[in-house]
Amino acid sequence: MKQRTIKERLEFTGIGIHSGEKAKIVLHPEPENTGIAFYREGVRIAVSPANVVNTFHSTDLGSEGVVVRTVEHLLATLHLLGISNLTVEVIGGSEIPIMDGSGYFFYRELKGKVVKQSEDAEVFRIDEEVRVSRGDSYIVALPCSCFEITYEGEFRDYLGRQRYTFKGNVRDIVLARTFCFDHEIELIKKNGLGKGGSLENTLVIGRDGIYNRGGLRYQDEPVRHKVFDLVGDLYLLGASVRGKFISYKGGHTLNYELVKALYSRLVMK
Ligand code: P76
Ligand code: ZN
Repeated sequence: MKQRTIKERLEFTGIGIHSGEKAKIVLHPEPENTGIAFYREGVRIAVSPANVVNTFHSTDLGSEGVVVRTVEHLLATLHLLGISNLTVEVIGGSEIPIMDGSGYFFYRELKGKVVKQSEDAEVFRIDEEVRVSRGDSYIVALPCSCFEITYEGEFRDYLGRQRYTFKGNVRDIVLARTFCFDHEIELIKKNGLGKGGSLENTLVIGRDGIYNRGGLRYQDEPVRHKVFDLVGDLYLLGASVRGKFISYKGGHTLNYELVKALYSRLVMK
């Protein structure tokens, strides 16, 4: 597979789900071997496990005291499109716009603008089983020439236990929105998070159903979104990933534990 960038610059504007701030992002094409990076207030923040500064309810990157929040949905979309070289300039706020809570807007605008470059793309291959866990949750990574992710979650009440396997079809996950449970909102807000959260960008789940008019986009939308989050967090490795992943109740913190474990093996080799 060849490296890829975009044909021309592309802009998105919107509010951040956690900060509630409005920001504009400008995606700039880059030459071969540049990699993916964010650029804010004069600081370049490379997409790398070394630059992760927070994994509580989002994945945030930072360098030299400058932070870009909630990078996971944009990274997931770039990963799915195989875009290897691109700079995301962040203007006005510090957070990537949440848009409709999924990767839909990013994917829709980007997909016709992807261009192949001359050099081969790097691929991150799992060469041996790696497992991380935290309480009763775990993620296992297994060698495979495929890119496959299974997520299983236990959601109380209305949704119950859900399991979903992603086998590479972008359309199966790119529309899945971020979500939260109604009983969590108070605590999330107490933590100063979710200030931009609304029914416009989040699937809000209650005991007896969904608050959003229009209901679910997929009957198992929450687990599909969890897969989408892991696709984004895996792109912190700096290359398209090949392997089979099984996540049981994982989230950004455990995803990041896995990424660090995989990355350290790469450095050792
Ligand atoms: N999201 C994670 C994620 O997708 N990471 O990539 C997550 O933990 N969130 C995002 C949504 C936040 C909570 C934390 C949120 C969203 C909406 C509201 C509150 C918090 C609200 C509301 C509201 C309800 C009723 C009427 C009006 C507004 C997870 C999924 O991995
Ligand atoms: Zn998410």
